Amino acid sequence: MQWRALVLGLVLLRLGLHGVLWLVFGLGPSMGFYQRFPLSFGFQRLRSPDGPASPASGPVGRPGGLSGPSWLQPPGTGATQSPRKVPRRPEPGVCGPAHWGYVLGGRDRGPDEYEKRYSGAFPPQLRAQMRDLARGMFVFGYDNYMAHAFPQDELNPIHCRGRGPDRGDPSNLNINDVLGNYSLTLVDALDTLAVMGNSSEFQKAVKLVINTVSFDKDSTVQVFEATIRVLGSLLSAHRIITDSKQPFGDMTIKDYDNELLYMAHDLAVRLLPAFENTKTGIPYPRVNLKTGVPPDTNNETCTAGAGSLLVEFGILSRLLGDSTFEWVARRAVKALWNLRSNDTGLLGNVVNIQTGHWVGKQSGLGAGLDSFYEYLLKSYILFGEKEDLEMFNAAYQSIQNYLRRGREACNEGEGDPPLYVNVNMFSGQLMNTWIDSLQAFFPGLQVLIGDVEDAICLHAFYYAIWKRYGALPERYNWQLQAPDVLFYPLRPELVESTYLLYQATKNPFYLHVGMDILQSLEKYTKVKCGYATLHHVIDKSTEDRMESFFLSETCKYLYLLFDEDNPVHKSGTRYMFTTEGHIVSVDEHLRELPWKEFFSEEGGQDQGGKSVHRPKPHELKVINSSSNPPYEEKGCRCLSPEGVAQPLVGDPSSPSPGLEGRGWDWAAHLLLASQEPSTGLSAAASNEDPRRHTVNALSPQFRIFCLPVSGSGKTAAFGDLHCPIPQRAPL
Ligand code: DMJ
Repeated sequence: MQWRALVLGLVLLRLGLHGVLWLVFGLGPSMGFYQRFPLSFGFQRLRSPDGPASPASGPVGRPGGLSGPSWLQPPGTGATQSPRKVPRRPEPGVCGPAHWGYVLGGRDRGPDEYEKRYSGAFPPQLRAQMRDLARGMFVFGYDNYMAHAFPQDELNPIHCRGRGPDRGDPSNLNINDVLGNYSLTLVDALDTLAVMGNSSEFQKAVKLVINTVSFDKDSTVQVFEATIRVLGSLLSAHRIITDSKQPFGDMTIKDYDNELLYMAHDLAVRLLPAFENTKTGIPYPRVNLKTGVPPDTNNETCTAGAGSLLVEFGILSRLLGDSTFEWVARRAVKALWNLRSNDTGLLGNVVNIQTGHWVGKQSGLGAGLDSFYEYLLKSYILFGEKEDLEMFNAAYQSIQNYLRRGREACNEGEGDPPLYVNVNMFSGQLMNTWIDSLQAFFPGLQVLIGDVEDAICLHAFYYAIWKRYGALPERYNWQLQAPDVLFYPLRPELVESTYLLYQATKNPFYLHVGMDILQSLEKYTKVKCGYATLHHVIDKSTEDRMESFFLSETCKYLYLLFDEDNPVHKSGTRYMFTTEGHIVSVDEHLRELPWKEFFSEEGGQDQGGKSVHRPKPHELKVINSSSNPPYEEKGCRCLSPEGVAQPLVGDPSSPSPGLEGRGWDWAAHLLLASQEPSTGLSAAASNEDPRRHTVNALSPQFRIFCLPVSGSGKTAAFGDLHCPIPQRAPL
């Protein structure tokens, strides 16, 4: 049976690729092919790149256009509108190239008509030329940033100046959410330097980051942006430096002492206040890096912002052996997940973190939700926690049921080609007729789960828009066939999907797409000192801003698309990309829970031989911003299950209060119970148990927990509160 499925898969794939080539590129096959596939996929009807954007003159839903009537109708209302079943795919856990090989197969086939036809479609010299063009693009942007902007956050590429937070206008969130006065572009670009094999510049950049970047800044930033752009990059670079195999060349740093990991920890601890005093566990969207959550802060957050922190926080937790970060990020994901609609299984795009009410009921794949879905799957790929995959699978099914419009198969059958629209999360009713450019990441995610056929189709839709404008407008109205929002800030999503589809299919079509993207970036966005945001995709006017993701993502994916032999593809290590394009090796080590021994199922025995229940990670209820080292200077507060900080009660006057008859972790509990931690520390350190001695040394072997109170005595005052304290990184 398996060979039949494989053959069927191959046939479908081949036909799909034929269709895409024909539709988008005009490279297509003969009429015979077309007759077998009566497509009404109307890309050829798009206006030329230079044509004016005017609303469609014809009635909505004329046959063959991009405004097919079926997209306006809810799924299940017509012959071709039944909700699509998610295609069968390999067993969970099979991701990466091996998976793609399974899905696509056929690489070892002899040349057939198709291969003969396109084998010369992208000669090796052209590929090398494009790779060098992509590298040159990165170098031009990076060098100019270093020359004109560093140590500021971003480069203004038109006026050759630096840009930092907009202190004059705190409400300028477009800038202030992202720019934290921490040399953002340099930090974000670190692993691209490594991927391009530039070891001298990578080493120089890492040292600069270690020596000059500080997070002790009076900057109010978005937790999400700081996490994906800064925390993620620091962790990625740390892993590159400490990788014993050094696949990218010598990226080691002399006398490196985990500085980037410590910096990541420092930043993450500064983000932790966002997770305190939230009744749902969903974090506040913004924190001030010095002072915590601003008093006048907003209680509303977008789903992606609050629910896409798990990859970075999870990596940090697992590298440090400290469950705190993963725990808070996971709690946020689950809180959001539990708020999904009972009827549709969909989530909205904006939620109130105190009430749990959906403020934005729009459910789509773009802004506000994109990386939420992405991180359900990527967390599973990295950490192997089944619940993440289960959530992803359920979400994917809801997406297919309610967001996907058009015919069931990408390349066959009647009706309009598939499209993912924005609907009301509770009713599944269409909310508007636009899609945004962020959604162009979705085909890449579909590649990861093996839904390649659908990925090909959706990618082709976005590419058709790119072909028309030489960029992707921020929003495109598929009914009017015109942009709704006209700017293009050098976003990576289309090239990210192009790259992943190329890896999956090895079809030269995607190299052509990449070349097209490269050439239009060169033509329309290159300015005196870098690459500029397109203000208007039709008149091609520019804005003086080069976002940091241009170097961390757009250039990286373009380079990797053409660099067939890159260690990312050939080193034998499997890499995953974070939502900011940072590479992380998929490593068994990250599937281990270093804190497991403290929370084993069995529990342990106390000093008197009585059994002691040790809580499991999910029983932890607390995090605390005051866990920033040195810990002894700060108290630890426990949070109630509702997230409300509780006063700690204890008796610091006793040298070893309540220790008798209890395990060492109870001592730690009492240690934290002290309102004056130094008293507690000395009390604990005075005990014979060596694990307690290590408290003062902040050793990785010792962890401090405020454990659940099930015993008697003074500790009963804690109720069921828990309080972990992050430790320093393993030395
Ligand atoms: C990047 O910061 C990330 O890719 C994020 O997930 C979405 N937005 C930008 C790029 O468009």
